[in-house]
This record gives sequence, structure tokens and C-alpha cells, in this order.
Amino acid sequence: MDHRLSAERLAAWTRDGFVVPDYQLPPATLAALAGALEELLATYPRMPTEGLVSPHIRYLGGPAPDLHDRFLELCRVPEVLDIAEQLIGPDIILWGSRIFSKSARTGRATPWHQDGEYWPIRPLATVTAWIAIDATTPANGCLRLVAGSHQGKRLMRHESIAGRGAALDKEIAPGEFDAGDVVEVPLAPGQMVFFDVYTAHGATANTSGERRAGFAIRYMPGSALYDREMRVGSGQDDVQTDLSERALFLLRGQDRTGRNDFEIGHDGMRVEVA
Ligand SMILES: O=C(O)CCC(=O)C(=O)O
Repeated sequence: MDHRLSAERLAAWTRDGFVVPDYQLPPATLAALAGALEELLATYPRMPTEGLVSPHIRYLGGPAPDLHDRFLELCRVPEVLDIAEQLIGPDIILWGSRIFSKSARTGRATPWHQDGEYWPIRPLATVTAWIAIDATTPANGCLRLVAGSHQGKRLMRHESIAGRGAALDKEIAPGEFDAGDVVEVPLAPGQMVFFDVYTAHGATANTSGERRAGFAIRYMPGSALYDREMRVGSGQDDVQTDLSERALFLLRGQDRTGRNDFEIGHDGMRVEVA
């Protein structure tokens, strides 16, 4: 079976700003991802589990370089890249990833947001592949996306909610979107949802007895510049990452801007945990 998105799914992507493909990670790849997550959690026990930022890059002083290489390999799954290519074109730059693991009963909510609010990329462009490691359900806080919110490529007004214990420090202001457009997207382990940088999304707290973990991979097109001078927030209260030093990886095609820097950050990423 062809793993690529059908014309119908591509139309859904254009209309909604997100799409769930038929393709799922094969069992061995899913097991590799789940195993890497277990090791990551054991290696960095003080990091908030909703904020395990870019595990595909070695953390400075981090004890487990091979673990980061394994995550990097998981960002290069050819079928996932083929789907990303359908959505952002043949020039694909990996610039970020993040584990969002919400522990049973204590997993914090992800406030409504558009990723573009936080990221130093111009023109603003990225597709996220959010891959479920655990089964995600309405009960354990599956992703919720606002259909059509990417239309018009407009960043909505975000307000600070710093200090309120959510997984991010800003939230879309009331009235910016219609609650009727919210779609809950439950996923089986290995299933994934792709969404656009402008698509509003969030998740409730995990009050269930089941962990809800996913791996979000960020791919931008080679036509976009990762601007290391631009000052934007990390998006989280308790994890500070310096986005200006983030390593970029050209996975397919070319850097059409000729200005993206693929050397900075490859010796490690500084992560400070409060
Ligand atoms: O997994 C979550 O709760 C949030 C994911 C998210 O905000 C993202 O991948 O941009």
C-alpha cells in the first residue's frame, strides 16, 4: 500500500490544516521510539516530561550521545519524510523535535496556541509530525486541533499565562477562534497527525490513569530561514532552550535561502532546567 497521502487527504490538509495519514510507524520503529523515550526519561529525571526538547540533539553535558542519535534516526523515517514532502515540498530541514509526555493523573494541559507564535522562522513555515507513542484519547488528553485555523496565515492574539502551571507560557486570547471548529484527534500508538505552523491546537490535562506520550518532529521547507537573531520565547516556564543555537539538519533537497546555518549547535544543545 502506498504510504503517501491520497488526493482526498491532501484536500483535507488544505481545508483543515492537519491530517492523519493511513501510514503508521511499523512495530519495530515504534518499539525503538518507545524504548528511546524510556531511556530519555531515566537519563534526565529532573526535566519536566512535557518539555523534553529536541532529544535528537545531544544535550551539553548530557550523558547519552547515542540516545540522541537514535532520536535523530527516528526523525529520518523515509515514509514520514515522504508525507512531509507532500506538504512542504522537496527541500526539508529538520530544526526541532520534542517529547510531550503527560504522566498519568499529573500531566499538565497544553494551552491553545499556534506554534508560529514561538518560532524564529521566516517566512513562517513548518509542518509538525506528531507521533503517538501511547494510545491518546480524550480521557488522557489527546491533541485537539482547530480546523481551518491555519487559513489566512494569521497569528492570533496570545496572552501570557506564565506561572499558571501549564505546559506552555502563552495562550490564545478568548474569542480568537470558534469552539465549534475544535476537533479531538485520538491516535493509536504509531499513528500520527501532521499539522501546520499556523494551526491552533492544545490538549487537556491528563487526569486519567494512562500516560499520554507523543514525539513531535518539526520540518521546515528549504525556502524558510531559521533566523538566529530573532528573539522569541521558548514557550515554557520551566525549560529554557536557546533557540539561536539550535542545530539544523538538511534531510532532503537544498537550502533555497542559502542563509541557513547547518554548523551551529551540532556539538550540543544547552538546556537549563529550573
Ligand atoms: O502534545 C501536546 O500536548 C502538545 C503538542 C504541541 O503543542 C506541539 O507539538 O506543537
